[in-house]
Amino acid sequence: MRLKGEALRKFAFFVGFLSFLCAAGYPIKPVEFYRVKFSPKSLPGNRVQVAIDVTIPHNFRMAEQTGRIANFEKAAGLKKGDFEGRRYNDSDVFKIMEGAAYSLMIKKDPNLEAYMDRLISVIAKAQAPDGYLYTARQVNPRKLPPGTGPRRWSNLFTSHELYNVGHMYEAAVAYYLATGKKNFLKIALKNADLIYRVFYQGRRCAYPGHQEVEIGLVKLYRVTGREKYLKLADYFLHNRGRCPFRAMFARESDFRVYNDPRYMQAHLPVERQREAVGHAVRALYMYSALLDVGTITGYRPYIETAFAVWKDIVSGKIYITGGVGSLTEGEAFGRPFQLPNKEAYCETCASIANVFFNHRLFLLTGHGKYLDVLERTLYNGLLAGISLSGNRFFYVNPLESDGKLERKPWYSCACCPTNLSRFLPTLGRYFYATGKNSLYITLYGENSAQLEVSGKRVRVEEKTLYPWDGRVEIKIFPEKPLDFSLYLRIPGWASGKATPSSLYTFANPPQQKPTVKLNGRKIPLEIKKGFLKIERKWQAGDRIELFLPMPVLKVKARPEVKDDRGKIALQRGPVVYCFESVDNGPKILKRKVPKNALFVPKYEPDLLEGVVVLKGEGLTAVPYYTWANRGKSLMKVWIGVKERARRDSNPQPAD
Ligand code: FUB
Ligand code: ZN
Repeated sequence: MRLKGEALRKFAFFVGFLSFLCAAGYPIKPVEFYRVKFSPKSLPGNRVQVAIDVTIPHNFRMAEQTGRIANFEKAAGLKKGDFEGRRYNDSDVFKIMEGAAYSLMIKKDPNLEAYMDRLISVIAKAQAPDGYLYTARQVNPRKLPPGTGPRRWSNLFTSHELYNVGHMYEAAVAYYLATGKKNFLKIALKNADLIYRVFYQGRRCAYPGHQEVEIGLVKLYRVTGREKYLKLADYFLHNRGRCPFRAMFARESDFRVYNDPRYMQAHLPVERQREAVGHAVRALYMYSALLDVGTITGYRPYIETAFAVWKDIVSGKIYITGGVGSLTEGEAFGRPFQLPNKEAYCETCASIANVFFNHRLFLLTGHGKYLDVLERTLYNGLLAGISLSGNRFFYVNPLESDGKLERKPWYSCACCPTNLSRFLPTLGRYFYATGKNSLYITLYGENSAQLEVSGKRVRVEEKTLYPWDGRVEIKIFPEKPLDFSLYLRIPGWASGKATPSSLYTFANPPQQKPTVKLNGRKIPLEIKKGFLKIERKWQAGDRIELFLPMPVLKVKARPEVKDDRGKIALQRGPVVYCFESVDNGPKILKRKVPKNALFVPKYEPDLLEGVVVLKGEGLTAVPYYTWANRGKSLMKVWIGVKERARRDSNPQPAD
């Protein structure tokens, strides 16, 4: 019997619900981030700490100063005045709250918890009796901010009514998991029940203009086990590209101006989409949701779409920094190879969403190529979005600058600062994962982690200076000797592959191969799907020594990338470098290097909180993510190569 269309979806749902009861979903599960304690000196450890100590309190302060919190107080009748700011400002508050909940999972903080509870009680008062929550309408329905429809959900194209609550669901689930309290979750469920009644039960042919609610609904489903939230997420995905686009607009005049369904990935039913198009954050949230719903329900067409758009992105729509969404217009993906450097948009939120997407692809497939994209995005395009101090942010992340750009403490559209404050505390989630009788070590960074493999406790101790040094020592401490497979990630860059496509290649691939020792004895390096599998009965104190040679790699782009022609970029380990005028003088944008230019790494403990810089040809390159931390500076990632090589140059050393 072959099931088609609706029947296939219904069947998939039935199986999906059964599989939920058997705790299925992604076959590989991430280890909870709070189980991974980074050394405070390590790069990930430093970023987590800064997020907790600086970014989250800073963002709450900014939300107070800009009226975002007052909007809830006004909607609750606790304060007088008009709605302030943009229609999606509620989402900023929810994202900061989500980050705060994660920070409570890492470190108890009674003051922060009390602050959260007070805020939650205001949100509860702001919520309409039927569950509706959208302060942009509730503060004064006769004075609506631009983009808001005259009636509830009447202008979904741009109202963000569903986007905002998606962020609330995520925050509420996080707070429930952090504290066991249901105060926030109750608000979220009351709202989700209303949306379910209106859209799913009401068979309203519509979907959110900005995807996000789908991810939030899946989280509500996971935490409550209530199938209706999963059904609603699936319903929204299903409607996109099927319901008339006109229904997304309250006004005919807006429809005529903005009639471009590709902007919000509504040009085709999602199952038929094969190219990454339109607004990058919307797209990547949707691809992530397709994987969530597709893996839980087993509905394969959603997963096929996710694979196809991933291939499209890595083949021609991603920067060497991992940044995506190259166009300012529409904050959107461009055509294949349309990757301008100075005009690159690369919104910080798009990098965060790209990490979400690639992480899910790894959890589904166990393939390291997704972690290669994740790692490149994390250490470059994403971390560039936040200052080393933790309270200044970039919204866009170009690969070249004429010196006018500077990180700002806040933006009127504050999606990026608030996304960072909910993302960074969870960094530990990307370092380990477990599967059936297996442990995956997915990223490296000095830490100590308490995990469970096959229901048994295992402690892992990792010593390393990664990403500055390629030596990693890992000790395994199972409570009792335990049989399992340990999958050790061998990054693509260490095997000479710049990207899992031909978009970028290394002009000088590493000469030396990675090595792995187990209890002092070298073991053969058989890499499958980006991992070395070590199967044994693990004993307390078993020691793995991984050595990933870290030569300075010269990256070339495919010739179709116009802006990178005749240029190279420098990469060492997962870190991409750039040249700033603060180190190299005001003529840096014009400088070129000989083809066989030699750059050598040098650790600078007092520069930019301790980084490896690259020196050569009278130039200094610093990690891209650290740029613009010493005032305004001209900057470029790609440097021109002089046609003729210098005659007297030395060959590049292996490391
Ligand atoms: O629209 C909400 C957020 O603001 C989007 O995710 C960002 O791209 C920015 O447009
Ligand atoms: Zn953003």
